[in-house]
Amino acid sequence: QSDDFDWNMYLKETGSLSAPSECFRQSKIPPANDFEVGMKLEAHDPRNATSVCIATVIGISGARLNLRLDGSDSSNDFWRLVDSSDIQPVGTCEKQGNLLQPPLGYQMNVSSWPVFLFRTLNGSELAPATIFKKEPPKPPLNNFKVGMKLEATDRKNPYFICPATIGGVKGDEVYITFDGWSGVFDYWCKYDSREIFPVGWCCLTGDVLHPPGNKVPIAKNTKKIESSPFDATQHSMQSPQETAVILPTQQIRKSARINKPPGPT
Ligand code: MLZ
Repeated sequence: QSDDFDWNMYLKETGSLSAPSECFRQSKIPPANDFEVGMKLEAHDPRNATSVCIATVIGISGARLNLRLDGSDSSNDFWRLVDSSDIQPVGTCEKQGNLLQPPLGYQMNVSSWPVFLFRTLNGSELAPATIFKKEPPKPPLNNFKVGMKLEATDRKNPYFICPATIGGVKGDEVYITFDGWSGVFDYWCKYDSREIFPVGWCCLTGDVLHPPGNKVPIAKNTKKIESSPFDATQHSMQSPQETAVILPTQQIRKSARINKPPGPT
């Protein structure tokens, strides 16, 4: 957890509300992460959803696992929650009568795959079935409203989970805007995306919350949050009439104690 960023103070200073936890497809009590680096599991290939591959845990952060597909290089590493339906214990695929597939971009000749698979699994540490957690159910409706605050994965730097604001709502999708950044990181996703979390998630899981940027000023709400139509051409979270004060990011960072010198690691 980043102790340099204080959500309570930030919400107060920006006059904003956090999205209720019921909006998210995340468990109210975050799942324990009992995985260890080096453990192997089965994972759906992110670049080829129908194929199930062998993956190795190469990193752990909060309730998430950094995974590398065996036989692939480091350029396609990805993160999954421990309660993601994209991961399962080794043996699941076979039990279901399916074959483990080489990852997209398998570096060797495909004919070497069976031997590679055997050598990969032989003597390796398999993640025990008990540490996989069931994926929480999808909330029945998209209840996000423009202006609500949340924590969201930066897709360009997926190690980072950052303070964000709902910038738009359209059907079953929401527009995720990153506080203090220019907009290049913003994206649309489904309301039940596993990449978005309620305020306080990182603090509960021990994941690192990457503080807001200082590229653009952070808007301060003066109006109560309500659902308002979103103009996709204008990515600011509030129309000018609703934004009375623009807080200089420096001021927020200071009062949110973001500028604290780094402590011992
Ligand atoms: N190193 C990058 C991190 C940006 C993270 C933004 N997250 C929304 C930069 O400073 O540009």
